[in-house]
Amino acid sequence: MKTFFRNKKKRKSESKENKSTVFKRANTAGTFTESAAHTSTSGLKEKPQGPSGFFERLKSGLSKTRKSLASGLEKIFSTNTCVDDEMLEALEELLITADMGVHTTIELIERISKRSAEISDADRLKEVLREETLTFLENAAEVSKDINLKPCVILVVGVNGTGKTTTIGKLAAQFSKEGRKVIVAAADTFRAAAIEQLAIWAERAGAHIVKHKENADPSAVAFDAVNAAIARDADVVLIDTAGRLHTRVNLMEELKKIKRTVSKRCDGAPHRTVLVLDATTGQNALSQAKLFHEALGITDMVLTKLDGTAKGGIVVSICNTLSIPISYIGVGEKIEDLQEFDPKLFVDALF
Ligand SMILES: Nc1nc2c(ncn2[C@@H]2O[C@H](COP(=O)(O)OP(=O)(O)O)[C@@H](O)[C@H]2O)c(=O)[nH]1
Ligand SMILES: [Mg+2]
Repeated sequence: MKTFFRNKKKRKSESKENKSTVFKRANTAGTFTESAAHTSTSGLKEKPQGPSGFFERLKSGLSKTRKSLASGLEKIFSTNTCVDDEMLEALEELLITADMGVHTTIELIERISKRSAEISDADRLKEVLREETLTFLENAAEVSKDINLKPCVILVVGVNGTGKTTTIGKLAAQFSKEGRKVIVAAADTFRAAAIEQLAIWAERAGAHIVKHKENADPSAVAFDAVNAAIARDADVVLIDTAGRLHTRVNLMEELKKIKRTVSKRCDGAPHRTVLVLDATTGQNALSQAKLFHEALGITDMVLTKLDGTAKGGIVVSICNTLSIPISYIGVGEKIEDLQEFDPKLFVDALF
């Protein structure tokens, strides 16, 4: 975990470099060209064009929230002419409706209140909101993606249906396109269909799969995958896991056992423990994150389904409440629908 969580200052200074290293190679190779324009070094004006673009999908996914925020802000200013208690109360309600959560909303309101002198209309309020929201997101976006360890073992966890297997497929495809040798481990042995689903993704992604029979010991599958990675000189191991009820102790115990088992075969493994969260589940995603982090020590998170009915505020809420970085966001079911989390772009889609 230490490898991925260096001190904040160091991470900040390195973040730009990171963006140009491993994860960016796919972009420069032309495969994910859109995301190259999305990295935080690009200005807000450099939005990619085209309705099928990643930004457009994110934007259309968040369009409901964006529209309700915009009309809400207009409405607030049509009835209030300055930032006063009444206006802040109305704003508070608006932010909570956008899934920002109570804690984050209160913090945002405090910051706005401090800057009240510079706010005279809805546009200016929107700008201040954008700026303050961005600081929350940027604090959480500094994830070190140093996967130069070989093999880099990535354990993927989360409740059922959040998008773990899909995300693994998408990640495997990105790594493969960068020229990395990828092994996926079918450690969700709960259902035969789960193993089959991962096998299909592995084939699409050009990755190898290590699988056992249904109901096999997930730790044994993970161990074999790491073993295979060492033997075949693979670069990355992505371990898919089951996600039945996170409130049941045995799932966490099972995941802890996987961690212990892989660490016996490979020093420091798993090098990353990635939590996949479904953004459409709102504040529930936040409580899932807390539980998983407590049990397993999450290094970074992927938020999926931001192309759907998700209200974007949950992302702000998660960034502000937990000091766990968001590494990627999912904006669709296709192999290319996974992109690095870019705070500037996200704020752009939200407000
Ligand atoms: N719209 C959308 N659907 C997604 C996304 N990620 C995953 N899904 C869908 O969510 C469902 C559950 O995904 P799956 O990977 O099987 O979840 P798992 O149980 O966590 O492994 C599938 O129908 C996926 O196609 C996303 O970013 N956007
Ligand atoms: Mg799955």
